[in-house]
Amino acid sequence: MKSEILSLLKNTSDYLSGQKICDTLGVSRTAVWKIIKQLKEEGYVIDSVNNKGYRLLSCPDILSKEEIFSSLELAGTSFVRKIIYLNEVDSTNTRAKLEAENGACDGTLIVADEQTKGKGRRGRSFSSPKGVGIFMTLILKPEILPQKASMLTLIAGLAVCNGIRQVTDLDVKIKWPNDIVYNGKKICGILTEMSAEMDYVNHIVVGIGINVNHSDFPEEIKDVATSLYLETGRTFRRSDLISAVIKEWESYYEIFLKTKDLSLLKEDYNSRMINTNKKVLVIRGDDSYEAVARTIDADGELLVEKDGALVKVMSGEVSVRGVYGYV
Ligand code: BT5
Repeated sequence: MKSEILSLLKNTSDYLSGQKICDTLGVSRTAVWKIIKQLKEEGYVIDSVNNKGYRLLSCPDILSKEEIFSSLELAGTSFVRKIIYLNEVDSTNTRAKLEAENGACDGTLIVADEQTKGKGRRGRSFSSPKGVGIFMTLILKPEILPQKASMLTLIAGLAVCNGIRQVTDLDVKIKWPNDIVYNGKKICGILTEMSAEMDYVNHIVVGIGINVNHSDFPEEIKDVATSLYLETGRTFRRSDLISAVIKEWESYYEIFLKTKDLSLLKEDYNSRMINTNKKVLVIRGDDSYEAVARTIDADGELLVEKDGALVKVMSGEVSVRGVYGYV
């Protein structure tokens, strides 16, 4: 009920009468009054005028199930079928895998205000302080072969890149395969994990961490990390970014499911990729070699030019000259 009232208020620029809310949602005046009171206590600024009704003047940057649902609705996406919101969690990916094992449906979104054990790839950690970032994971159950799962990281990259550009106007880029960068620093990381049989996917979880309103970072990542606030001097409402990213995700994912590869998306991806035509260092275990990155192919592999020949890089570590201090 709260998210429906919030949606109605967000959708109306003028005053909305209490009676109209009651008629639209089939609830009593007292119920509406109680929810408006709760919303005000949470920090929403709502003007109440006798005989006119309620008008939403401003929304705080809080995350709640209702706030996220109403923002998704306003953005015009119905991709998310269920939201699990947590003030604190070890990792939204870990929680998502648990929920998926216990039967959570395709399209479930887990969002947390803080992660105490945010995960990166290969056992690395992702700094996830309270109240300033986006830490969210989508549970998906697509009918694809397990070897295609890593493509979802690239689709999430496209969605985040576009979502951030729309909300902030920053010309962010994708660093293949799983980062979004600006000014040589990382603004977002993506972690895709899967539970699968040999030829069957049980579920895939796609975790996205975005640095939104951080004013600083721990010493060890100060040189490689940045936030939307640090780059623009403005703060952003996280629910606006979440809904912009999910809306973009919905359309890219639909295109992906048509071909179950990136053939229809690779051009889009290539135009947003920071690696293109840059000198890169490809790291494979203890080995590494220098090459020039070109484009991704329909399987999401990075094609690099090495000694005049094109070599496919399937996954892993690729440092790009000029990014994260690599010179
Ligand atoms: C990643 O790994 O960048 C994947 C990060 C995924 C985070 C999301 S948050 C929601 C969901 N739940 C999770 O538990 N995880 C996902 P990787 O490419 O391995 O990069 C990790 C490296 O990035 C670290 O070793 C640091 O150098 C750096 N780093 C850590 N925290 C960062 C931050 N907040 N911003 C920028 N860089 C960071």
